[in-house]
Amino acid sequence: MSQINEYATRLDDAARTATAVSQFDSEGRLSLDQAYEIQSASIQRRVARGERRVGVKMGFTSRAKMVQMGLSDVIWGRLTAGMQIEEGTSVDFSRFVHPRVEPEIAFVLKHSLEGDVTGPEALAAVEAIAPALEIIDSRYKDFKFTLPEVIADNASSSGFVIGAWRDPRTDFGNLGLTLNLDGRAAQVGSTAALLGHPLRSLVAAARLSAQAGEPLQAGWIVMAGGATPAEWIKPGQYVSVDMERLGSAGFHVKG
Ligand code: OOG
Ligand code: MG
Repeated sequence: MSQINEYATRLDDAARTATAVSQFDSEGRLSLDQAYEIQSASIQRRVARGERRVGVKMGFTSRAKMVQMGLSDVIWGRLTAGMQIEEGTSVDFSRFVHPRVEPEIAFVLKHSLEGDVTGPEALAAVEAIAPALEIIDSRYKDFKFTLPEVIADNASSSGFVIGAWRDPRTDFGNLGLTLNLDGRAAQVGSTAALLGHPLRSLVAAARLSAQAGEPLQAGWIVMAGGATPAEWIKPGQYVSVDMERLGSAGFHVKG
């Protein structure tokens, strides 16, 4: 087995069995391209098990997240249908290693969107927007990683929850939001934290996925990135995001 496939299998097994694995690139030998190859190979294993590809997630698009994780490059990961958790339902804690949650805004596209596009071009491809939550669950011990390691691990992507879809003609450049744990605000922020405007995250998604030969498709979801630092989640909690004008989205964590 090639080294790329070996790492992809290790990370996919870790995700599947909710077991942490050791970091494997502390010396910094992996290039970013190799890291994305590992990510792609690990997602191919999910697709081979019947999971459908449904979009893209962006990472480190806010300063809050860069500071929390100590990394500063925008990264991206691949979303599959198996990662989506229906809004308002319960998710089993045992599915995760050491999950965290963060408030995001999600886009769903009505047209494909490829390469270097402008903000208005990106907006014209958006069918709807929604308040969303991402569950990140690094497969590495202690939730610690280098940039290539987190890319290889599909940018810690583990689950996502999307609230009701809204008209994208709403001005969503600076919407106040809270991340709530059992109804108490644990983080307060704004959609403006995402590269100044969440549309810039969609522009970056269009460029990066086209570069990888997998351009954004009509019907795909794009998660724009955490607007605040992530919070640990625990069994028994109800986790939600409240977003000005767009409403809320939440889920229960079953113990
Ligand atoms: C990496 C994933 C980052 C975001 O929204 O910035 C991310 C991590 O923090 O584990 O999903
Ligand atoms: Mg995220």
